Amino acid sequence: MASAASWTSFLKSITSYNGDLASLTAPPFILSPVSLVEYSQYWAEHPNLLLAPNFISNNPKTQSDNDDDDNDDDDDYEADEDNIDVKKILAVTKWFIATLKSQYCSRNESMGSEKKPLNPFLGELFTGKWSSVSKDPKDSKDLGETILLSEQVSHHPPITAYAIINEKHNTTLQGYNRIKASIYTYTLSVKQFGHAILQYKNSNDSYLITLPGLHIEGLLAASPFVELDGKSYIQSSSGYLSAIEYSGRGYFSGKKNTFKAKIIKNNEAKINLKKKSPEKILYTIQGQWSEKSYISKYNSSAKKLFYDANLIKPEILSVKPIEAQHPLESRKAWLDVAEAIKSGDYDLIHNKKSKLENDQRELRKIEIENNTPWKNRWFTEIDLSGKELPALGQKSDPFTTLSTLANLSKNDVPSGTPIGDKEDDPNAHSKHWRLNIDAYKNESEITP
Ligand code: HCR
Repeated sequence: MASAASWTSFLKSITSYNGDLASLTAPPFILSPVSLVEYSQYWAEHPNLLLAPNFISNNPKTQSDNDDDDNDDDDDYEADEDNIDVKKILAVTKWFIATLKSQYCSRNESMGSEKKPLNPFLGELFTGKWSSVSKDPKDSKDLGETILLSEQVSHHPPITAYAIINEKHNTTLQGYNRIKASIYTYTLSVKQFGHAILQYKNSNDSYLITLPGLHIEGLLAASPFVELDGKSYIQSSSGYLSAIEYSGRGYFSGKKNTFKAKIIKNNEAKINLKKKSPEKILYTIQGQWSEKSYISKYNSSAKKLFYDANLIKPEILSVKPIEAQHPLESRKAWLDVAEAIKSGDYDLIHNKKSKLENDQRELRKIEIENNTPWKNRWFTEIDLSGKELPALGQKSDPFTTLSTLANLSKNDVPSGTPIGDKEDDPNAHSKHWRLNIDAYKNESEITP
């Protein structure tokens, strides 16, 4: 009864939503004891798929193909494909599709429904590592250690930056994320800002990954869940584009979490509003990102299994015990609040949260008084407007080239906005967050 009453008053409060998610007072049962800074880990819960393009070689039949030989039709499409760059964009698309279940369904699976995460404080950190042994029994490769660095680089607006680094295979995924939410008749609609850049430095391949829109359904029934919408893109430096379109229950197939991805060569791609000629699609992949999806080659009606999201369990990040963590590390900093949330005691949650928030306000006040602004630890903001400036430790930033190839705006507009689209605000800045390699290399205090 008490829960039903508090949900009703929560629903009433969202009708006067002011754009600040942190200001929504949700009932304890919908609060997650996990901070949003932790969500960056969802990018690499299948490290073998993230690293797979490193093992794709020019040979028509590679070792990685042979590893799968005794298997059903999973991965067979790779053996049919001679073009190494096409093989790689297919592998990156597979990794990306594999991230979606962790990113958008994992709270439903572990906590019964989508939850409101803790709103990270400025400078909050989250780090951990994935071991070198793949949980995929088919996969005997030595993956090396993959580490995660995640940092709250801004509190107003909330922005989380992250890097996932595998030194053995010279592979880095880095990105950042900010959301803008609006509410229409009990549906929370969320636009993501930011992007990720994936670099395989041994082969000099890079990929731009844009982030899909989403909305929260099930609010009236007090059982919220995420549905993805709109489009997202993966643009490779070799000139191939994976354009992914999402829909919820009903649109493509009547099934939840559906998507359709088209693999297109860039000069054939038309991500603009004035589509004049049809694109030449090399491959189409479609199905459910939380279940099975299938791939078919251009001009062929035969389809093969592309990815089965329930076949291989995600590899859970290994995080240091709380006693060994620094006070800025998320699980240590939020420990009291997380325990209060687990106890479901509203007053205790309120008291513990207020203590952390007041301490933060006090810190900001002192910084202003002493003119010593907060310094981010592992990430730096770069400005890509106008004349291109080299990013830290790099000759140029891959985002400029890759967004141009894909005809996407490089401004701070919803992720994956095409140039000239109504969302492409010409007055928006072009500042983006990047890993500060030196800060990472010189870090000795906070290690995964
Ligand atoms: C929208 C959301 C916070 C943001 C979460 C993001 C977009 C964060 C970056 C990750 O890479 C991907 C991601 C996944 C989450 O699904 C998404 C969250 C879903 C719900 C949450 C709202 C702020 C919670 C609203 C409160 C409701 C449940 C009552």
